[in-house]
Amino acid sequence: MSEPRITAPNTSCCAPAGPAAVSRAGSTPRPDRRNTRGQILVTGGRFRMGDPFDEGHPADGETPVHHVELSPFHLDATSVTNAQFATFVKETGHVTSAEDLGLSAVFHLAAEPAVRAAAGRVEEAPWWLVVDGADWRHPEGPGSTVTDRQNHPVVHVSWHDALAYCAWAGKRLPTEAEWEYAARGGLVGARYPWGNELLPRGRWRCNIWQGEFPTRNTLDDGHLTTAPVKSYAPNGYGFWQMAGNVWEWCADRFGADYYAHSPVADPSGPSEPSEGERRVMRGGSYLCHDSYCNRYRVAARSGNTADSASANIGFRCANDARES
Ligand SMILES: [Ca+2]
Repeated sequence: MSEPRITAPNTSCCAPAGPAAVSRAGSTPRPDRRNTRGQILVTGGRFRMGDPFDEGHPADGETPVHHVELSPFHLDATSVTNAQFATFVKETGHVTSAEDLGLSAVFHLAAEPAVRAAAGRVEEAPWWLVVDGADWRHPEGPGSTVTDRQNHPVVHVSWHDALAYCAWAGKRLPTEAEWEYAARGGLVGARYPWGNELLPRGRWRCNIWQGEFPTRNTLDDGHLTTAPVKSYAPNGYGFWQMAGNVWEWCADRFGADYYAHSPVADPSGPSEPSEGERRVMRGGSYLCHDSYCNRYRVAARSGNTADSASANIGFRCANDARES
């Protein structure tokens, strides 16, 4: 078995951090045109970014709430799916960070008993198994497939993998501010993409965790791990699952103090690494639960190293609105 080299992130949240991956700078196919297929135009404007409820983990830096002005942009209506990522890999031969490394992090209840028995565990977060052969094609390790999950979000993709996909697709990753503006769906100061109540009229609107984490999931929302990208209902702008399901990479470096001094117009994250090379992740995942991680709120922030991959991190793509 490979020596586990995956560690829990310092945010205590649910996506472990991985080791450095091999840089592939220069090997990524470049788009020859901008492609907005599958994307929704967001007209831009001014909004208050951050958490007005002060419910976040202090170390995440969800405050101060501050005004942001955004230029128009496009954003994918859904997370990138396994089917879309398969087309990218088929055309480019891209090898993901997890495939390079030969292992990735799998949630323990999702793994078959034999895989579970052979796997290492992340010391600080023992619900994460370090599984040899886990990658986007094999989300729970050898023997698992995505054959029946073509419309689920691709997972086990690093920030570097997301950038490579974007370059191939004629797209880019969203900034953190674009992501939050889109996630709010036109609501002002709401907690979730659909409003302030987690269960409006008693119905689940997102795929997170119910029960006792990390040992018993009552599956009230219907899913232990990923759900199809068009599950539940889209928000007011038409975006699906901006809360829960899988974390989504953003372009920005993560800076917990960034909101205190970020520019008003089109903020794009710290220009210099202040906390290693962590990149922003947004939206939370199917592992989020109030008892230890409430990062499925629309203002919630997290970050991870750019080479990290796990079974609950995916992404969606953006684009400038101007004609190229
Ligand atoms: Ca769930």
